[in-house]
Amino acid sequence: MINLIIFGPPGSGKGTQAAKLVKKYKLQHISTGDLFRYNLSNNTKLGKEAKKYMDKGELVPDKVTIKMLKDKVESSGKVAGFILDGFPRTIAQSKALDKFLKSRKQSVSKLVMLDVPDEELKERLLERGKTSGRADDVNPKIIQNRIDVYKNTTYPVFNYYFKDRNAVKVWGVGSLETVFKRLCFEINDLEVVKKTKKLAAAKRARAKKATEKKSKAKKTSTKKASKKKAGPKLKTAKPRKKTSSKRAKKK
Ligand code: B4P
Repeated sequence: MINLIIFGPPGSGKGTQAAKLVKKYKLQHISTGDLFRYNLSNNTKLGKEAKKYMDKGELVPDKVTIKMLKDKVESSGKVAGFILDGFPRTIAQSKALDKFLKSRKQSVSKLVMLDVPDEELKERLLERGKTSGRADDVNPKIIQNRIDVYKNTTYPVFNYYFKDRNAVKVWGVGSLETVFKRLCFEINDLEVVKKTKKLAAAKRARAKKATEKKSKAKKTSTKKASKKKAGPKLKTAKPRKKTSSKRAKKK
């Protein structure tokens, strides 16, 4: 089971990169931001509660967020693992996540953090705000508040996982593909990913061998069948012996 956390400040590209990572590693994507926005657009009780905080650039209370995350994991069925995008964002959320995973005999495989300077974050979010319709992306003051909340409350989560050598920073500036390659380099280094890759390669090799064996068997049976269809081989007549010249002379 692979449990990855994609971490970083608002606008660092967590959602963008998580969408690419789930395809490559065949994992289930859970974005707490997306879950809140889904509830918001459906006008649920949870959505109404979350809106009060999101619009101001504040974090939604831990109790609500942790419950929502657990419910989502539990209803996900059989999957190869998860990419948690935007969760955990507080130490309390990190502790709750570890406890929850432990109860499922699992743990966090790695936290990868996208490192992006503040100025770039502000530019990206304001740019997204022009089209996203997200209230938290249009006002520079709210964007600044989100960055401050990240620094004061969320960044300590990096150190929490770094203690166990379970967290790395990746430079998040560059093209989407370049940042993606940097993330993959870190993720491919995980033992669990190496093992999964090895198993998949062995499975492919077995399947290839089986196909080759099948096509060989098919070729032999077609050969036999065409021989049968052609009927028995006619015996070729032996060439007549030539009368030897000596015997002919005697006569
Ligand atoms: P999130 O939905 O997690 O969103 P985000 O931090 O704003 O964005 P993300 O980092 O995913 O950026 P993206 O890829 O979109 O959170 C929203 C709010 O929900 C929070 O403020 C909070 O209120 C609440 N919330 C969520 N989780 C919570 C939790 N656990 N606890 C409490 N509250 C919680 O990228 C941003 C922009 O940059 C995009 O326009 C993208 O196109 C662009 N971009 C990405 N990569 C780029 C690159 N390499 N170069 C140039 N542009 C790039």
